[in-house]
Amino acid sequence: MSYRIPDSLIGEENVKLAAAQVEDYAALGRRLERAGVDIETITVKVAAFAVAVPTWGVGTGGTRFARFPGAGEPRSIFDKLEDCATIHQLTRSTPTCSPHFPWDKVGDYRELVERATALGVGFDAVNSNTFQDQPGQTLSYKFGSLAHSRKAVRDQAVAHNIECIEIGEKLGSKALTVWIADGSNFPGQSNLNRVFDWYLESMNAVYARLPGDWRVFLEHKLSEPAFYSTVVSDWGTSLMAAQALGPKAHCLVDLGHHAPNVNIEQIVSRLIRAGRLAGFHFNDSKYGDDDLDTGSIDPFRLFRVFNELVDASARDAPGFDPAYMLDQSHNVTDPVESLMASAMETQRAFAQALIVDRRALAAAQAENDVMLAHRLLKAGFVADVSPILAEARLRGGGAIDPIAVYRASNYRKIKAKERPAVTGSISGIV
Ligand code: LRH
Ligand code: MN
Repeated sequence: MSYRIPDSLIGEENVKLAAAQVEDYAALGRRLERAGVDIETITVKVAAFAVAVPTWGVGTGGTRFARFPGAGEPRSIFDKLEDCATIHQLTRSTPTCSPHFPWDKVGDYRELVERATALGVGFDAVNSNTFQDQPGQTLSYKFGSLAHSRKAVRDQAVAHNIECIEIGEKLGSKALTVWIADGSNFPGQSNLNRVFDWYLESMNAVYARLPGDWRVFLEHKLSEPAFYSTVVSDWGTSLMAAQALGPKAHCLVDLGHHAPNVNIEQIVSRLIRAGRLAGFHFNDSKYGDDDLDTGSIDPFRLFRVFNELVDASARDAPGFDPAYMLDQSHNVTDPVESLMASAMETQRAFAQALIVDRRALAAAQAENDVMLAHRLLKAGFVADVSPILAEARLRGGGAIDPIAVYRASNYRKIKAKERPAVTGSISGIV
């Protein structure tokens, strides 16, 4: 039987922090009450907040230069599920994981579902992969996949996406995420209009195979691995495709997939307005698609995104049903610690956005009282909502301090013994 952190250890560690938690929660409650905010309302909403863990994120990531695998690397989707379950056991905010195929392929998906259920995690959107050639693959994706100039290659990519839908149905998923690397490195290498025609032709074939209650998430990205043009490069192209495909097609926002300084929260606002916001791949970045830990570089940006999400749910925006997922690469930290910290930072941005006085903000905006409006919004961001996040975890049976419990458990050392080192990464990115 593989090791699982005993719930008793969570209890023991929580006892050490319980008195301070009670005091801090009460103090924040009094402070929020003075601002007309009921802390309990926020805590209940935060406790219901969930973000999915990327299965490809629990193994150590790397760059094209190098990858430095850590101890106890997951060897298969079964090991990945254990790590995903541990993240949820301590944070109580990640009940699902988002698998990637063929990286997470197995022979028996019923066995996989049984194992996941036993571990207390479910499956969110499935991700297809036509940005790498697999051993034994007939036709290469070197020059593209769903938008390749050759019909046979497009058909091969369509078939893979349909296979991912079929696997997802066995796992209980309700969405397919399609990110393609298709693009060009030289002006003239491809016809910028025709490649979009081919992309739509292929996606129509994928769309036609979506079960009635499924959605397809189109993920745009400015560049990399293509460095002159990318077929689905921005939210406008993604929205054009979603509207051309049909009501099940939505636009997924990966925070790292935009040019530096792009106003991502405004893109989110527009996609919500169009009723086509699929959801997110949360991460952080300073330069390109750095896939750094969510909230680690620009937590104010993350807060501004959640401000648009809370505003949308406050005004009951039609079709507003975003899926929240992390998408990160952990090159120098323990992936489990990074994913726990990142899940908590998404909850933090959500809680901060919930305490913004939206009525006063709307009034100040209407009056063009710029400074008051800005400070009313900023008041949410500067509030330390840590006691609310801890309270939500505590009430859910989790840890007041997940990383402290994780370290006290020696989980990584124990997994290093259980999981003999594997050569090469099984998350397949590097
Ligand atoms: C592309 C991306 C996509 C995944 C991949 C692992 O950059 O964000 O979402 O398929 O990373
Ligand atoms: Mn992504």
